[in-house]
Formats: sequence, C-alpha cells, structure tokens
Amino acid sequence: MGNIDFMICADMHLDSTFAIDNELRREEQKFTFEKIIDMAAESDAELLLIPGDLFDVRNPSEETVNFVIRQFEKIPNTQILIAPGNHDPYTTDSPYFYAEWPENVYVFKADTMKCFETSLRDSCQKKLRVYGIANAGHFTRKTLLRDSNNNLPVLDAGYTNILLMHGDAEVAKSVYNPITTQDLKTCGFDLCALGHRHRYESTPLYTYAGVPYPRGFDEWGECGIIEGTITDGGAVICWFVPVEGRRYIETEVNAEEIDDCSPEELCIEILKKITPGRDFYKIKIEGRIPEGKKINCSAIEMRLSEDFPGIKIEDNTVPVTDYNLISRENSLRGIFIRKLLSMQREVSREKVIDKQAVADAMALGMKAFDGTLTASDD
Ligand SMILES: [Mn+2]
Repeated sequence: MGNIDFMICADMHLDSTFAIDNELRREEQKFTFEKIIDMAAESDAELLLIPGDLFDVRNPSEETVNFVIRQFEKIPNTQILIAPGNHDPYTTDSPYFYAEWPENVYVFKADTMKCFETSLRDSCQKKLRVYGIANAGHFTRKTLLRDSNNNLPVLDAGYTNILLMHGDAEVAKSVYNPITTQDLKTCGFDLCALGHRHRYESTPLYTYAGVPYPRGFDEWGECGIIEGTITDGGAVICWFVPVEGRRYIETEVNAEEIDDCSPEELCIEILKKITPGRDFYKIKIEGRIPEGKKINCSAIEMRLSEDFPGIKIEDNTVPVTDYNLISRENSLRGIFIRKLLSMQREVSREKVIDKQAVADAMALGMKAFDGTLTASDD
C-alpha cells in the first residue's frame, strides 16, 4: 500500500489539434496520460479523480476512446471518477454516454449532482463522499453547484466530502459554470477538485490541477497532476506533482545591450538563454532601439528553428526618435521639432517650462505627423 489515496488529473484535452507536428504531439499527449496511469498504479492510488476536459472535443476519435479505456483497465484497483467538462460535456454523442467503460469507472451525469460513497483503507476513520455533476453542454451559465430549486448540497460532516466538478471559481459572470466563493464556503467541502483553469492553482477553498500536457505559451511552466492523501481523522492533504514532459518557456533579451540588432547578433544573445531539448521557447526582444532599426523576427526564427523547432520571436522594442536628425528636415515636422528643441534648451537655462512637458509634446507631435495619434493617447 502506497501513501497516495487519490490523484487528480484535470484538463488532459486528449485529441487536441496542434499547429506543428499534430500527429506526433497527439501521441505524446497520450503518452503523458499513460505515464499518469502508471503513476496511479505504482502509488497504488485508491481514487483517480478527473474533473473534466479529459477530451478536447465532445466526440473524440474511436481510437482515442479505446486508448483511454485500455488505460483505465490497467488500474482495476483504482476507482476512477469523471465529471465531464465544457469541452467534453455529457451529451448523447459523447463517449461518456455511448462507450462501455470498465467497472472501475464512474461517470457523473448531467441531470443532478450525485454523491459517490466509498471507504478508503481501513485505518481511515471516516468514509468518503465524492460529489459530482457533469457539464451538459459547452456553456453553463447557471452554477451547477445549486440544484433546480437553487439549493446547495447539504453535507454530512461525519464523512470526508470532496467536490469533483468542471467550472469557474470566483468568476461571477463566467459562462463555464460560475462558482461563487460564498457557495463554496456555505457547502464546506473538505476539497473542491476543480477543472477548467489550465494552470495549477490552490486556495483554501478549491484546487485546480492545471493541464498535465501543455499545448501553447498560455500553458507555460511546469504542468502536472495532484496527489493527495486523507488522514486518519478524515482531513484532506494534497500537493502538486509535475509530470515529465514538454514545457513552454518565455524569456527576454534586451536589444539595448547589443550594438547591432542584426539577426546574427541577436541569435548569439538568445542562445545564451536557451538550451536545446524538448521545450518550446518564446523570446521577447525588449528595450529602446534607434528609430529605423528593425528586429527581423522571421530571420531569427529561421536561424534557430533547426535546433529549437517552433521557436517564436516577439519584437517588443520601442523606437527612440533621433530629434536632431529630424530638426534638419525642411518640412513642417522639421520646423516643429526645431522649435521644441530650442524650447528645451531654454528650459534647461531658465527652468520656466516643465522639461517633461516639452518631451511629451515632441512625442505626441511626432505621432500626429505619423498619423498614429489616437484619442486615447494621454
Ligand atoms: Mn480545459
């Protein structure tokens, strides 16, 4: 017997579509799920909780459904509970409805909240109740925590009570099953194992495991699952466990420290910050650079993509205007800048006008000449 009573695997999103290497990435995503199942087997987990979005789509491929069934069959001693999410709601064309699931799998349906009762290992004094309900469609505007009479579940404190659901905690206007802080406080669950948010997040009221397998830069950093145990007295303790796999990493390079902003020079700086491997990188080029100099993102990506497939370069630099050069122009713009530069010189002598105000006037004037000044500029 291991010391893990339960695992939470949320937002797996199997059968996602990937922009690059779709087939390979889908296989890799499945391989990550397989590793999670192996972790459940090795730690002898009694429960595997899946709070929705196991599949990315309502009707995943037969191949993927069969794959998931095979994985669940590998851990017959683990009770698996699934509360379908907004990507894989409980509908009549969903595998949750039509597929034959192994005996150790229980799927919460969409009509009303159900309570799954089980007893854990002998040493635990309290029995366990897992409350769950499925999303019935891609959008759920009314909280699933309350029934059709607007009542919250009433819990028996003689049990350890866990909520398993896919929804949006503390976002009142969410269309993905909004769950209020007050409702969670009133219910008093020992653990709310939620799905929907794609990064690990843990508060005294709820826990999101996040995605185990990242699919984009919005799913950056370490990704994984949650493991937990229930103490002899019935309290729930849980912790995040990264699952080995790819990561999406964002990092910055300051172009101000580079003499030339050529792709070759920038690549030298970028390579100091990244290491070849399985991770995906987004590099943000920051800093103020002379006006007219351009960061050629595609050229940098081309040079690096052999060792770093899918690398993204983002140009966040701000051009610094060379006012002395413009002041020599024989144009309205030139006259404008000449006048302001002479004002600026007077400012430094007499300090009658705010120096910053003159600098702002020059910047705004340049925008007006470029036609890029908008009403919201202050
Ligand atoms: Mn999701």
